[in-house]
Amino acid sequence: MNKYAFTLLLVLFSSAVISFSLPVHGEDGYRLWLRYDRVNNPVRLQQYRTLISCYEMGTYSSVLSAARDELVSGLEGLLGRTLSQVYPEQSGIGERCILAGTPASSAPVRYLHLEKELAAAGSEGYIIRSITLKGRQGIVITANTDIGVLYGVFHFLRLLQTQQSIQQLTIQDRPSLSYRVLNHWDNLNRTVERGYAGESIWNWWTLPAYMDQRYKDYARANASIGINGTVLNNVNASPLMLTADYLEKAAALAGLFRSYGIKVYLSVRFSAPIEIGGLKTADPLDPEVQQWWRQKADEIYRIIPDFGGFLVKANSEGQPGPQNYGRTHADGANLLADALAPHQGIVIWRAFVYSETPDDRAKQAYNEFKPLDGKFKANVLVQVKNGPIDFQPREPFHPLFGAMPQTPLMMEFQLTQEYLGFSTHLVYLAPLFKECLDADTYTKGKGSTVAATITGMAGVANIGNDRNWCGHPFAQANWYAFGRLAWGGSAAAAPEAASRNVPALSSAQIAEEWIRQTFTNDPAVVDTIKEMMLASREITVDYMTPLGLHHIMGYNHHYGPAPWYDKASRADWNPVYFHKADMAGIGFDRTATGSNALEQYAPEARRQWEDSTTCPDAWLLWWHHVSWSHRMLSGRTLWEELCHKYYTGVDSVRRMQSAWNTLRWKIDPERWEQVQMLLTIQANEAVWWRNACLLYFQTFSRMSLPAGGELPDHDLKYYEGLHFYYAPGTGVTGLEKN
Ligand code: BDP
Repeated sequence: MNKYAFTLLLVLFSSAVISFSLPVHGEDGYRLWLRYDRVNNPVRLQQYRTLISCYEMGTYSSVLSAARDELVSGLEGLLGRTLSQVYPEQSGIGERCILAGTPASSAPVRYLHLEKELAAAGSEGYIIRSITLKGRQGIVITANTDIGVLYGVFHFLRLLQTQQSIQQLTIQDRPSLSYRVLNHWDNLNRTVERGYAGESIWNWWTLPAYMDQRYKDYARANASIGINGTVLNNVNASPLMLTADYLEKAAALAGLFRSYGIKVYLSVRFSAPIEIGGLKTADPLDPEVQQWWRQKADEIYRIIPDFGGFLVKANSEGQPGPQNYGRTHADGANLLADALAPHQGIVIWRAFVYSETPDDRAKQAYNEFKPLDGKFKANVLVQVKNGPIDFQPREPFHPLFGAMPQTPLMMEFQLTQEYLGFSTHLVYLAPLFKECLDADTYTKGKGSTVAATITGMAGVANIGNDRNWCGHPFAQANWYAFGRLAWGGSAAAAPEAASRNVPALSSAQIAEEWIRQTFTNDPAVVDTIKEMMLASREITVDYMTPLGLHHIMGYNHHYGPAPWYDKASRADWNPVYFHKADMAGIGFDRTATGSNALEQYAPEARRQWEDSTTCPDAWLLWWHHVSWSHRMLSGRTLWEELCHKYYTGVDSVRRMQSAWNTLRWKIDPERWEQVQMLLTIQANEAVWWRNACLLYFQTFSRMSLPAGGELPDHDLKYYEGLHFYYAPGTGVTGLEKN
């Protein structure tokens, strides 16, 4: 072989080696916010390496093992070197060691005598401190419980991932809410109701024998943000979930999640005693029915000793419930509560109910549930959606918050973007969540925020089996924000919150944490992305449902605009029901001259909305039917303002595109390109929303579109004629009419 041929072979061989050694998956989003790549800031890296050289832990439970694994893999990744394990001495620590454990599991932690600080940490909080013990420096991560230690470990790793100083640490934190729970709307056939990120993460078919790596990474991700519960199946529940086969599958997941402090809950179908129990009735007052549920609960707890409890959607959208037997929601909830009580389980009973009555749909949950306050057993929580209609881009807070002082309430937010562009639109939801949590209900005087009225928070999950979990790389931020807000989104929440020594998290802080961990710590990039994220929710409101408009999405699949739609079998499933546009004007009169939904709020809360001349523009059409030439607070007429909002919405998405384009070489190519493509879809759909809505509303206003503005590229007929086969999330066959 001559020299050239040899060189050529060598080149070919080495490039083959290089290409084979490239990771199969680059930055594909799988690692979420737990990437643990080596710290790229030399000053910080130096500090971390100086302060951390070993770790030590006492005895291990499965939770502490999870904490150790996370600590070691996290630190080794971030520091770019291996750590030695030091075995704790009775009253000392290794030099520059991370000492992690509870007083019960670690002798040196006991020796530190942090009793006073730990008293304030409760059962899930933790302490992280720089310490000097017998002349040796170290950092202690401790808690009263093993799960507190795991949460502390994740907090500590977050400090490094976001490149904060770890000198002189004196951190003490605990969650402000007790229940921080994801709700999966996942069906047993792996479709996901309102899921836009592939199939269900739960492969029911191969469970329990096959435990996908994803289940563990899911648990890690949840624990890293403090989520402590998961409802595995859809609220429109299959009775099969409660059969022995499926319970065994749920038990396998519960076994894994236990090490991460996550309890498993199940959605149950109220008529299950009939469907799988062979009974003739599901009447809550029937002794046989009561016995059936007691036995079912016993059976569950035999295989899942720490089972969380049941989530129930009853007498809502066709689901069976106690009212089928002339009983109340309290009768239904108490039936299940009695079955679970001996095992310390809870019932989460949903307040999302409305029936086909001429009454305003926004009023119905309050009317049904308010009179039941005080009638629920102690282990029942009522779960209330953030707004009185249904996860719209903007709604006022639900009037039940603060209205049921004797009943613990759960907040239900939706992370999956059913009404917010699915997983194709970049919409950071923390500002939507915060707007609700921080709203003043005035139910106990000024400062009675929604956050202060709740005991827990549920998030309808946006997770599927897509490689990047949530479909859109930025949709991960909504999962992250949900956990962080449930943990510490409001200083005013729950009495325990008083002992947190960290201020309530803002949307901006959460975004920044997430960006630094998920993308980069480069300050210029962080700022650009943060600005996009913080603006994105308002931008979406502008191009979808500005000025208090709501529920004008396509029928059933809820994709895209269909304000004209009026063919649904029920009035309150039609967009025309919600906007009530006519020649005189537009909007839903919910004041005393209309449905008077306003009456369900405290007088001080009402005051901000009740007068159409002072009602903030953002809420106007939610509360009032006003003329097309109504003078807005902005000074424009209603029609001008509506046009202005839709046009601004489109322009703002284009600005997000330009901002993202500036990051071309600052973000890994894979995710940069994905987001770039998704933003193009979003921009096109914003145009579609603007054109379709304005052309339709114009048929009533008969006013012209803004002079000099972009003209619609199609006529109204075209938009009305669009049809979407197989829109995700509905489980439809594709043949249904939209
Ligand atoms: C609506 C969804 C529907 C859910 C329902 C619910 O369109 O798929 O079943 O909420 O929360 O937003 O029960």
